[in-house]
Amino acid sequence: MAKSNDSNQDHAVGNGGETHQQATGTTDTLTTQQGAPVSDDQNTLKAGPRGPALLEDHVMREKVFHFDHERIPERVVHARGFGVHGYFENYECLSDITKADVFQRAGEQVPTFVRFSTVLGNKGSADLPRDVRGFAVKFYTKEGNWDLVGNNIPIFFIQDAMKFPDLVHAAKQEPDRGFPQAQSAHDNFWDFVTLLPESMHMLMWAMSDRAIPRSFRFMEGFGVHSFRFVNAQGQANFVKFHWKPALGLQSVVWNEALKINGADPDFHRRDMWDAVQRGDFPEWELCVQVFDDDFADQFEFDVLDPTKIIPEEQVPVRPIGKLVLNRVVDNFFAETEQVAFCTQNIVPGIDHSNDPLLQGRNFSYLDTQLKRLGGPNFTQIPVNAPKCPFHHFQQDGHMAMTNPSGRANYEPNSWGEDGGPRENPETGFQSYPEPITGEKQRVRSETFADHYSQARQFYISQTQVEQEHIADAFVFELSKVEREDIRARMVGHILNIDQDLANTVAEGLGLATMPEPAKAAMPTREDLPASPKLSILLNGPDSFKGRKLGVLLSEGIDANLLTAFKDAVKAEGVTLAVVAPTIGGVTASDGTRIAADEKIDGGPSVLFDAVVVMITGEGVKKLMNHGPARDFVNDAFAHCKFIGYTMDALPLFKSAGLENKLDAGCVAIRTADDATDFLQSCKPLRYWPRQDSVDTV
Ligand code: HDE
Repeated sequence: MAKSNDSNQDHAVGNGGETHQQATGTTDTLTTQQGAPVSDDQNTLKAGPRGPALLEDHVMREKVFHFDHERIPERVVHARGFGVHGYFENYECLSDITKADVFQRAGEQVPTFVRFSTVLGNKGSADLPRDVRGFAVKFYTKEGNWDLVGNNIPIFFIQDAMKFPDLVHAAKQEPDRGFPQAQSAHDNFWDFVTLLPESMHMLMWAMSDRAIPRSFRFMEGFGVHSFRFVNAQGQANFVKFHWKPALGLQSVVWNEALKINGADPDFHRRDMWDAVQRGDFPEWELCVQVFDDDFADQFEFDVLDPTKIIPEEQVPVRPIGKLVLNRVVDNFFAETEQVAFCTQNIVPGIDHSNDPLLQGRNFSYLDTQLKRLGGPNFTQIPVNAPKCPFHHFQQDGHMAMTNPSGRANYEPNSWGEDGGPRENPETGFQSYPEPITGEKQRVRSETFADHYSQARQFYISQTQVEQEHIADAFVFELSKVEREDIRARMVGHILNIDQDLANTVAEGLGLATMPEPAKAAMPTREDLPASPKLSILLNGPDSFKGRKLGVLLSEGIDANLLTAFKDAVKAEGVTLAVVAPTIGGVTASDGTRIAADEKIDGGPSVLFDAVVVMITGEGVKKLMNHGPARDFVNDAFAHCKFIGYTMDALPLFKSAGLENKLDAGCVAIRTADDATDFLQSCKPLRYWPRQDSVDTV
């Protein structure tokens, strides 16, 4: 073989000119799975150089066989996900309400693994469809794994597990055509939900900006169901779990989401990856709403109904610990793909409630994991295995790797000390002995029958900007529905929620006549007060921390100005991305070379929370007629972003048609001192007063 070299490694060149990188003193020798060394990883065994391949080639056969089996069934729902390691730190001893070991000692940490996901899209879909996000947390506690398998919306579409397959069938791609992918904007979804009035509250959330989060880091999480906390004395309360992001809530606007999906389909996972890698560890507080059976009995709705919330104004949330995500996975498949969350993974001190959706989930997840991971031993995969000691007599099955040793594999037995583990009535899991009586029947409780009151409460709790987004979302989604009767049916439901919203949606759809209101099992209550905690904008962070500034540069820009921005973002905990006409970057006024993070058409403004257009008189001549540069400013403006600009950049705004539109959200940058002021002005995250003058959101 001839010898050659490239920038990476010396390599040999084979007969056909192919590259052979060969093991040296420091590299390992490639082997088969059996550990046998491999001499040539480029060529199959053949009869002569042009001859037929030989069946005997165990090396090639093993390699390709393994490749052929690389995929496992993707999750039916939540297929697209992103997992991160971290820890949960408990704030204080909660022994008065729960004996769960994880909540006993102040300051104690347990490892966690969190998987965020979209629900509808297949594994290869984009990160920003309008969709619910999964927020599943595995706590590796000292008394076993506790999985809190929640979402970023505190309620759900259905009240009974029986309807889950129908919901998912209706929402995912239609079965005859296999599309649309990763979106609810199609006939089957809206046909189904308009026949399911219990979904109305959830639809309001799904049409709100909650369904297009800016990042996993900026969204809340919820356990959704009511669970039980049980203390050592056996006393139980109900509990609802909430995750509150340290960086506050933020969403994108819909037009931006559509464009982000094209510009960076991995927008959310990349954001999470980057944040963890740069040491800017995402954090949430775990908060609980704890309430007793008396409260449950007098609350307006049934606390077992998963389509209802308990407003925070009624039962305040109490922070009990924090979650910090500080380590990306070593291998996506091994961890993110193989992690197996199960709602039935609970620990002493936490118990289920009779919520019929939760009860159904407790059956479902085990089935799913068996199917996905191929056998009952998925608990032995490192990401699923408890990190506390475990002892049992379960054995064998596919891929058994931790079979118990010794002679006794049953109990009771007479092997004494060598007889293996035994049950423990003191520390073992005890179900809360809730008295249960009732006739066996297939029926929905009439306490679940109010379908509209909380949908209305959610709507009236939103700011005007958010209400407009909800109306726009209904119009967008229903405009993709081919059947007019389905569109009208939805407007009939909205009439039971809010007359003005129904009018706006009907007008947006161009409905010829207003339908009758949908028949309601119970009239909508109009006395429920607004709950400001339900609004994203009323609960904003008032800080630009954790956000990303995109700076569009041209050749010859003022080096001091850029340095001022770099210093300012550092002080604020913001990241800065340089966007330039070429990926090679630009040369600043003082001759320094500034590398670009993105070429302009690969770094559109939708990828940033605010932008600065820092270009020179020379630079603007080239950029003012450049489509991607015009889109950069046009989109930033239409998406209500804060825009900083140098005076020389104005011709670009003019050519983008924005000359006379620049408002208080557009800030002229004249000196280096303006950098810090600009970042301060970005604190509200968006300049919403502009929304009425742009129609692309
Ligand atoms: Fe799930 N759900 N679900 N779900 N769910 C799954 O389990 C199911 C429900 C949620 O990142 C599946 O491992 C049924 C509510 C999350 O790996 C499956 C019902 C909530 C994840 C399943 C529900 C969720 C799943 C698919 C109605 C919010 C992703 C793959 C009775 C509280 C976990 C898998 C991850 C995943 C079934 C309803 C959240 C099929 C039958 C309500 C976050 O088992």
